[in-house]
Amino acid sequence: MFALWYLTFAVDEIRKRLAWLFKSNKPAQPALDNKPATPTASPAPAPAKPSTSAAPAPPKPAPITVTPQPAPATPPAAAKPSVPAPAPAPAPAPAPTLAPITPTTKPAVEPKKVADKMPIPLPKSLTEANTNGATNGNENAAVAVNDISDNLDKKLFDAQQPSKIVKIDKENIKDSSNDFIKGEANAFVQSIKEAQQAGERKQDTMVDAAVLAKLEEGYAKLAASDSKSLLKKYLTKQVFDNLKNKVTPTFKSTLLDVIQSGLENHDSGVGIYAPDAEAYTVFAELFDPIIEDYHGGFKKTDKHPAADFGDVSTFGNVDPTNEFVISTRVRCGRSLQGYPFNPCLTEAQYKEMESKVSSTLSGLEGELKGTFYPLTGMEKAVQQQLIDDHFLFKEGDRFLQAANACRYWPSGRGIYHNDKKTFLVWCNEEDHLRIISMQQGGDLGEIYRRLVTAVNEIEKRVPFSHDDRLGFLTFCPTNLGTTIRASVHIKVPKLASNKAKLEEVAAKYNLQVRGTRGEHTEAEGGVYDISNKRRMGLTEYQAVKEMYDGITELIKLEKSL
Ligand code: ADP
Ligand code: DAR
Repeated sequence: MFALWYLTFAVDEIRKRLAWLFKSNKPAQPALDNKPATPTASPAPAPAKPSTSAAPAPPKPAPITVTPQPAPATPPAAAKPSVPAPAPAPAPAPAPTLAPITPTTKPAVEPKKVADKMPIPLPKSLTEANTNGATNGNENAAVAVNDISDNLDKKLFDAQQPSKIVKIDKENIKDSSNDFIKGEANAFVQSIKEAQQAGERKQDTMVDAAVLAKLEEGYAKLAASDSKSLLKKYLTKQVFDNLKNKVTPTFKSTLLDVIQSGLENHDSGVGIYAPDAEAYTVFAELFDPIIEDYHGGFKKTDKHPAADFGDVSTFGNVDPTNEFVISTRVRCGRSLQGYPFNPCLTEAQYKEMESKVSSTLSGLEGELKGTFYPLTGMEKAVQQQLIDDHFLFKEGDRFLQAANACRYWPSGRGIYHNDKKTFLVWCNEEDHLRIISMQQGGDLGEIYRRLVTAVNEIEKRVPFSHDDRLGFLTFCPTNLGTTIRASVHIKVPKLASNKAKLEEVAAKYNLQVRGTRGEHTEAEGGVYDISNKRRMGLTEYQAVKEMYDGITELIKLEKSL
């Protein structure tokens, strides 16, 4: 709407100027700003810079400078843009009739206020034609201006000097003006559209100075560090500069919200999290290469497959003689539709989600039947025992703390489990939900079947956040897609005597070796947490199968040593 109004106004302005050239040289009104105008064009406000990928910016308009002197006549000062009903098109070339515009909403970005000058890009043809301001009131002044520089302002200014004699070639101007109106009208609309788009982009780039300062400082420290994180590897200066002014449209999350954990913890393996689902799109220039690297080649053009748990009866026991595997666990993460991730959640939302999860799970039957235990009010001894037994999440994870994932702790956090503690659900630790099936020994088949039953039962009651390309959405990009981690707590003392060798063999089967308590922990008593590393670009069934096959091979190797 604004574009059309602007077009009408601009065309009207042109007409006035050109009409003035046709008629006589009445003394112009003194410029509204009454400031001595310089004879050369003052730079018009450049339209907001289009992004590099945008169409080339429209040619910078050569504004008409209005001079305030009383004697020489100058074109009427461009009135401040107001919201006039569009002027009727002039006779010679009826301009497209435009519906009156009454803007209902402010344009995306207020057009820059310019004092009494309407920057009107004039085609080269016009600025070179015999056109010019008239001079000292001579009705039939002729305009013959030689060596006209290609800037109409200078021509107008020069031509106002008494010494210049000029001749107006009316016919030529009429044709030129019609060409201009016809040809340039589209350019106007296009340039307004681009200005609006730039304005919209501008709306998406409202990052305050304090955030920018923290980003610059953190980036410089990370760049100077010996960090091995994927954040360091892929946050190049170019990517940093491209993203540092961006915010997500709904929650206004910034690049700092995405990378602050990795900026504060140079020993991160990955170093980034998504503060809300839109971050995966707005900051894709950083997320996509990290996702591709972590998930073994899931490119930004790849699409995660539809959920497929496969035939749950195909997995047996990875260690039927119970020589190596202490316990087996399969978990998946789920985000509740309609809620952002940790850094954007309010305390009220945490509590609301806890209440929803608790009431949803209270409807589960059979082996899934259990009780929800809020962390708020939980006896410390009970909490510590659950952590020690690997049922409950740890507290004080510095990576999650730095990612702003522990605000209002322990509000809204809790654990649901059945009596045997073989089925558990974590609420609002790293993800909204971690749905977990686990038990002593290596019977992956029974554990996987229980998990699939639970996920299907819960999904009947709670809609999960799912992206067509990324699969199930999670706070950390390492958990996207299937979100499945199938792990064993295992002792392989011969293989583990050489940790590097263990990791090399594990990597061959796309397995991840971690300490007993997961990420960034050490093995306790030689017990390692070994699990599938990939979660994207394959189905749930395939992810669990990678773990099943890999662990089977590791045990064979351990036996052979
Ligand atoms: P994340 O993937 O977010 O690091 P996990 O889903 O791996 O978190 O959960 C880590 C927790 O689960 C740790 O407390 C760890 O002790 C426990 N855990 C993981 N695998 C097993 C297993 N096979 N047996 C018992 N506990 C396990
Ligand atoms: N501390 C983060 C964790 C990465 C993956 N583990 C998760 N999401 N639990 C890191 O970058 O090391």
